[in-house]
Amino acid sequence: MLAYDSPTVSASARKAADLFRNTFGRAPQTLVRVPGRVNLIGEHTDYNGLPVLPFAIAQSHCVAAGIGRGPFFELANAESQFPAKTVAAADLAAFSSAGEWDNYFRAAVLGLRDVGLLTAGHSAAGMQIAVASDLPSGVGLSSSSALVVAFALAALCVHAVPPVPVLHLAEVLAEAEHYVGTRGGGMDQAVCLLGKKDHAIRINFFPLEAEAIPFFCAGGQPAPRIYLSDSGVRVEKSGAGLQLYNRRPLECRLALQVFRRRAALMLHRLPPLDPVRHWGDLIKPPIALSHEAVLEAAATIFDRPSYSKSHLLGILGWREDEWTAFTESFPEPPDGFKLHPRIRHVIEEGRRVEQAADALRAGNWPAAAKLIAASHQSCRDLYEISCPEIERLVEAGANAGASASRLTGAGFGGCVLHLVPAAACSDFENKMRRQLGRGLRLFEVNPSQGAEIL
Ligand code: NG1
Repeated sequence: MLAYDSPTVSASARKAADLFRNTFGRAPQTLVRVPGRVNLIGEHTDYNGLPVLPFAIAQSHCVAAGIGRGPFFELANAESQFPAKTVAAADLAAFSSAGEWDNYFRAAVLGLRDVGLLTAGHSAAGMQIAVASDLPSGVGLSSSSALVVAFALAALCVHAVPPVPVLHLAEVLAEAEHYVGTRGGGMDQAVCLLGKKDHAIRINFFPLEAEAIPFFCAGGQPAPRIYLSDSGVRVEKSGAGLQLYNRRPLECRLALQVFRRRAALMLHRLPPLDPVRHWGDLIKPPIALSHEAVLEAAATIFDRPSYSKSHLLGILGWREDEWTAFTESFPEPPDGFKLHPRIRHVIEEGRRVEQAADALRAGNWPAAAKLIAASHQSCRDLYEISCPEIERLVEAGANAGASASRLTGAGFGGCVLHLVPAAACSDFENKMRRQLGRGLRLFEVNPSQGAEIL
């Protein structure tokens, strides 16, 4: 069944330790394992300050590490597609071209240095590092964030930095990943640190909070199983996919500016919005509007689905340089900035996550399935992050007996999650293969333990 032929976690750990010994001629000082994740529901809500409901999976990166031989970092990887790298401590901020794997190491160390958890003194000692992994990259399982987290944990252990509160570390590393160029949120770093066997993790942001919710089914029935099918479409978020991804957070931030500006004219209906930094702040105390109230106000405020740059400059009263600073020179999309559809997705998805968390707490999987299916439609139609290959898998999942199927992760390719009732599992794989052929990559994932220092 395992198309990736996933070895056991201990096999990856052993591989990382062996690679370290063979490359550097001594035993590693520390060995860490950091898993990928699957997001059950809550897509592109994290950077908007609205909740997500992911879980950590068994597939992981293992990093073996030891103190270095001077002010440089020697990186080895068991996968031949990731060639060995040496990074000089003085050049940490001189990032390699987009998509190169040493960038994740640079981001981790720079992020820890920004908040004083590591110092220039630590970097002067250098590090030796070996990576082995059974977590595929570019398929929406958050392999890049897991790598940043694994490098960071390895560095903290090697330098014997006293334990850091895990929520703080997750926030620091979410910020650190911005060094790689994506303007993502904090879901991935949080869940790969906080994952718990047989639990989904409901995470909220600004401030970061996490709650583990057990997978169980009411009435003593077995819980459904979760399969992933791989669309084969790879969009490297730190490379070619960067603009596709970053356009969405920018549209959300622009939409919030327009909303705040125009909401001021609706003061009789909305409270003052001074403390609002993210869309989620409208829902949380002290503002505490209902999702419906925000959606209703947005429907009035956004008078068209898409806005040109010049129209936005007019609404916001910004000069060209203010626009450039805010957008970080992001090019104007030919179809304009789609503010209202994006925001409808974000607010409705935030509400769906709350409802799905309630359904999981009650063991009500049929209710969760409806929300998961609705999430996919919204990702496809309002956030526009699906593609024909993903749609084909979603349709095949429905024909094969899944109670819901949806893209998981950033989108534009990667994997589809299928929620399959226990009774339909025995036939599911055959029914999928009958539709999609033998080349289909289909595998089961289970909610697993988060990062571990082995
Ligand atoms: P993946 O699927 O790992 O590319 C990205 C972001 C998340 C979140 C999701 C969409 C990064 C590191 N990760 O995840 O924060 O926004 O997209 O829900 O940018």
